Amino acid sequence: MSDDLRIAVLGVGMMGAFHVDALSRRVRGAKVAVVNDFLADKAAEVAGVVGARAESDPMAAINDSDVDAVLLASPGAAHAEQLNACLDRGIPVLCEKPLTTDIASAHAIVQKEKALGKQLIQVGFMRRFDPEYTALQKLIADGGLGKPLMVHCAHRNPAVGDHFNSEFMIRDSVVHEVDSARFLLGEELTSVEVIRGASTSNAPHGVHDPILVIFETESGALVTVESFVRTGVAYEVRTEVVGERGSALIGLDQNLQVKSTDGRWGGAITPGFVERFGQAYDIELQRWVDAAKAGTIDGPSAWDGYAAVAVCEAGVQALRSGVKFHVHLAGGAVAAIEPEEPHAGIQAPDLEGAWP
Ligand code: ISE
Repeated sequence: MSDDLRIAVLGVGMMGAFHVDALSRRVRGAKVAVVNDFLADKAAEVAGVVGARAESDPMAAINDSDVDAVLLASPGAAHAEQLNACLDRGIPVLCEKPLTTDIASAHAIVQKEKALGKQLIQVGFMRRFDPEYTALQKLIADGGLGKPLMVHCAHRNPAVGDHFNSEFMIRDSVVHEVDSARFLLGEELTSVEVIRGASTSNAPHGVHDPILVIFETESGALVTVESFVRTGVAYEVRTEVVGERGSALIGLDQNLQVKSTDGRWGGAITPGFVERFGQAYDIELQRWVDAAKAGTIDGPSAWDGYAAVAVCEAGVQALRSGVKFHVHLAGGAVAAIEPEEPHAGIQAPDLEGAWP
């Protein structure tokens, strides 16, 4: 008898279909048992390829007695209800970001899991499994850079659809930098500012692209993020950490470098995140499957998902208002986000009496 973890995959758009393929062909000890999507034809097509059952009702997929664990790649707006159902059944779930779409529901999920006394939710921040990120995290944790002072992140996508406005850039792209910074530095982000400059003419009217996002951490370190989703070039994700005793850089994309007879030098560009983080996704899935079988998680937790939701919500408020927003995550209460106190601005010096 097989002891494969029988998984229901909910949502088989690009990411979900990618995971179904990985779980079926590359991950050991796992089997996709049920596939659900709001597009029934899509679910049937993906299920057919891997010999799974297509199910039109997401709740029926979660509650199927032949399902041991769930992978949520469904739209974020569906996550709260689906995570609740997984917790009610007490089964492990790997949830693609966002955990949920608002702070209160994310907090409620964290509390509900806590009350069960068992970690069942892992969040799909795949960068934590990328060899470059894990090496950088270890270097920092081992004190190799001394005290970290600044993190500089560039997150560039070659192209996105018109729905990808500046708020979406924060919730969908910058969210990875939020989690990466928390992972690398091992501390919470406490404030966020968003600076809008000139936009690319590739952006729809009114959309600010690129934007510069600046976070502060509990220890006072600064994290700068350039988010630019319409570069027209390649998928580029770079992170540099500057510490008291040195700096370290990852994401240079320096794979195969070729010098050719036509006098050119260089390598191939990375077209998208699946190519850049393919290995990380596979490691993430394997570790999740192994952990789920052992009744635990091995990666970012519900709390990590919740912290990211809260910081990104503060980021969206900062973008809308042009004001710095603070984030308070500590304690059992729902995270508070609040604008920086208005200040009086720059005061002209009082020159009276300065000259004889
Ligand atoms: C996408 O949803 C991802 O998760 C990618 O990692 C990110 O680079 C991209 O900007 C997002 O839209």
